[in-house]
Amino acid sequence: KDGKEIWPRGDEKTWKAGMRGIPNTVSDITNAIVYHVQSTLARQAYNLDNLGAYQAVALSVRDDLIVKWNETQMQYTRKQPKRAYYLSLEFLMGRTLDNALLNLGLKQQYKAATHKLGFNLEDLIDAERDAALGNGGLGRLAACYLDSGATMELPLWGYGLRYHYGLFAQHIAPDGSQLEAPDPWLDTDNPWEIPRQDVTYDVRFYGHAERIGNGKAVWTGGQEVLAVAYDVPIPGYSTNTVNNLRLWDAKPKRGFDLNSFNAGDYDRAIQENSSAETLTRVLYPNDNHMLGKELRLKQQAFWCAASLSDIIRRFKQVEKPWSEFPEYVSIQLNDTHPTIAIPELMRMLVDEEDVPWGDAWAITTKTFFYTNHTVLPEALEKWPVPLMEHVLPRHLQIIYDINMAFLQAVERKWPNDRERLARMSLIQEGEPKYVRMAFLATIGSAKVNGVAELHSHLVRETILRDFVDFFGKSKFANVTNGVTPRRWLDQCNPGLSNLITDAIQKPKAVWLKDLTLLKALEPFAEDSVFLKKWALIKHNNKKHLADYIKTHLGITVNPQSLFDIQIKRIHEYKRQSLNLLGVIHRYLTLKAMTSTERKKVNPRVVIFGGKAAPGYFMAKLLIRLIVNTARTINADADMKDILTVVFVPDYSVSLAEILIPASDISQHISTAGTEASGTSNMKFCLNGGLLLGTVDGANIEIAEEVDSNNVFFFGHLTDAVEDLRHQHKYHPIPVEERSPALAAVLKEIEEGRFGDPTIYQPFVDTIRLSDYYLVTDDFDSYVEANKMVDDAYVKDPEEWTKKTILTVSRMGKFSSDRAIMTYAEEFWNIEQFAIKF
Ligand code: B1H
Repeated sequence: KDGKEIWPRGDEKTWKAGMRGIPNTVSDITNAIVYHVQSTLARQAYNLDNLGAYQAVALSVRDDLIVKWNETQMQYTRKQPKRAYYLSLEFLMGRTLDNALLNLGLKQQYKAATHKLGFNLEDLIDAERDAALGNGGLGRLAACYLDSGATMELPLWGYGLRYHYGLFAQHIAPDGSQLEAPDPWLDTDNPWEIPRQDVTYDVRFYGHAERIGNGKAVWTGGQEVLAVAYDVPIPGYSTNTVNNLRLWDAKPKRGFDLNSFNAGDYDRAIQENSSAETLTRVLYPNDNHMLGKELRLKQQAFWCAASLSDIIRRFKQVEKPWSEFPEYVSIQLNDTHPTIAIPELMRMLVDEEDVPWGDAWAITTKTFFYTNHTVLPEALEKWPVPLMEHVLPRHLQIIYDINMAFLQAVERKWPNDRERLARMSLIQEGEPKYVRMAFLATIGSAKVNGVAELHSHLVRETILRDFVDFFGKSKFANVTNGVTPRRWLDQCNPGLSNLITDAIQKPKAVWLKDLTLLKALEPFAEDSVFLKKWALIKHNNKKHLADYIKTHLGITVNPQSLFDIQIKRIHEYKRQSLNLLGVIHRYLTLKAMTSTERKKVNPRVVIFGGKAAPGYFMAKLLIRLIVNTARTINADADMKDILTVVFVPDYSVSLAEILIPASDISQHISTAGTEASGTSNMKFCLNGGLLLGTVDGANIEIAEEVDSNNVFFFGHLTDAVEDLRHQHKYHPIPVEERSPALAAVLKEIEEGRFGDPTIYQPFVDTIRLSDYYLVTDDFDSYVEANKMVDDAYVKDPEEWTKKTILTVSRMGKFSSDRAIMTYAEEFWNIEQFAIKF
């Protein structure tokens, strides 16, 4: 208290002498690795395979991370800067070793150390399995934001769930359809987490909530589950900061019920056990689709309750009044999945901390910030009132109370507007009633944002329009997504990253933290020697991918071809269908040519990758059609070296790191207005690939930055979509009239060219009969755009390379560093906090 630091126990010198530092010599590192082989893994040089060596190396790197992690957390605790928390049900981290080595600046040393021990570091990096705790873009964005938060030295923590099974592994059955297998990623030890058996909280479900006046209630009975913390260190790039991602695991609160056990009722005694443990068993495998399952609601409530308990415990350390809570804490809600945190914070403040309701609401609405990631109706979360009443009776009461006060305010602003009240109510009337989570997130947050300009505009104009009228425009913002250039350029494409460093003559530690410095590349687009080096790197990346495809799929692809890639979740709105129908059209066109004509054609390799939600019939059917179309085309001798189609199974973060650097063109072809942002579009451009896309999501801003000359756009605009859908519904015109080219393609499928047509009839029918995603409307312009791509690539390869250089040089805006700093400055009001060593 008098400012003097007193060593807490024992002899300070002895403590300090025993403490580990960050290694700086190769022998420090080899010693650490050998120690872990011998002591931690209980193995020897004689019986060490790549997996064992990977584990020992990872444990050694983990030690390095923990030194900085401890220091970072200690300095935060001492100085108590305001902190921000990113609540996300998904963190799609991928692999950690390579990223950790690059961020710590230890890759060269570890390369030398592993070499000395008889291993090749790249093989060890390859032995790690992905942490696939996410579905797609939303989860990967969370991972990029953590990287940027640590790199920008922000006091930012993530909170999520420690799923025992990540996103399912995808296999392709002999008939071409998707098979799902579990992903037991924790079966091999996970060196990247630190279990905190001492950091635990109780979480309640079910039971009874009894109102006791003053807005308060007592919630008792039901089931209690223990949340246990597992910490994942998040190192910043070239900085001392190592932030934390805290993942909650569920454990039964008591070992088991001894009474039942003694009475011989073994089953009942362990029932509660296993029911607790199912909570964090598995990630729900849906992307952009809501599934109203009780277990999912429990996952959300469990994670939010544990995270808030943890945040509140930390706040209590500063001994400040509750009114100052928002000066120490900001919480970002990654989509509506953590919205239950809003009534949960109200419950904790009102019921447990005796804060008056009005004060609690003022605190809550200053603390939360809500990011919307989709306007697709089927993805908007709504929970049945009876289910919520059963699982979370107290939360439902609070939601009703919030709704009452809110609707009274709406009524004061627009008296006697019953329709408006019904539209804006948190409760959707009907049988059953539903709680509208996006509305709750909106009224409970200080700011609401979309993830790209067009998307934020659509949020304001469509799903939240009434709320903009009520709260005013300033509450509704845009933060365009970004990606981390560490993983998505330096790590996945070291050749390009090194060439850029040489060219712009700035150290990586500088330009990888200020991506706008890429601008300095622009003049090199006119430098013919540079152009050759640049093109060679792309060629090598394509060779690397070709090797992967050959070894894993047995398909030969020629790296001289144009590599055309579409990798993302399989979804009707993303229109892999359009791509496939375009491929078939190309095939028919080529078949109609003479072999001499065909020889003049620019060869193309079309690569698809992506998982379909296990319950999404149409998406799975499409995979089957893609795979079987690929088989037909690849087996046709006329197509050899001219057109090859590849479906890469089990798409993942690690596969993306191989695919993205190898693309010449990538496809982002969603129906206009449906893809909120997209983030792989940014990754492809950053790696010198060009875009073929619709005027949607972040494609638009990319084109604004890189110049629309360098992007291949096609298709109807967002404004036209509603009318077109209306036409389809009320004035349908046969495909034969709308697009004869497409009709010819559909006919081939129906005639069985790619396998039993009855299987694919439901797919053909959706295109012919409803076509909600406007494939028929955009098909002809899509084919046109593809011709432009071919022409640009063949006619003037040098001009193509120039376009790719200009594109990369203008991608600075799309760093997640920019995005995270916008959140920090404009929403959270947190400051950069350097960790001193
Ligand atoms: C995005 C989701 C999503 N938007 C529900 N919405 C989910 C919705 O499990 N669920 O219930 C899971 C995911 N994911 C994506 O977010 C958008 O489609 C992309 O356009 C965007 O780039 C990404 C990150 O903002």
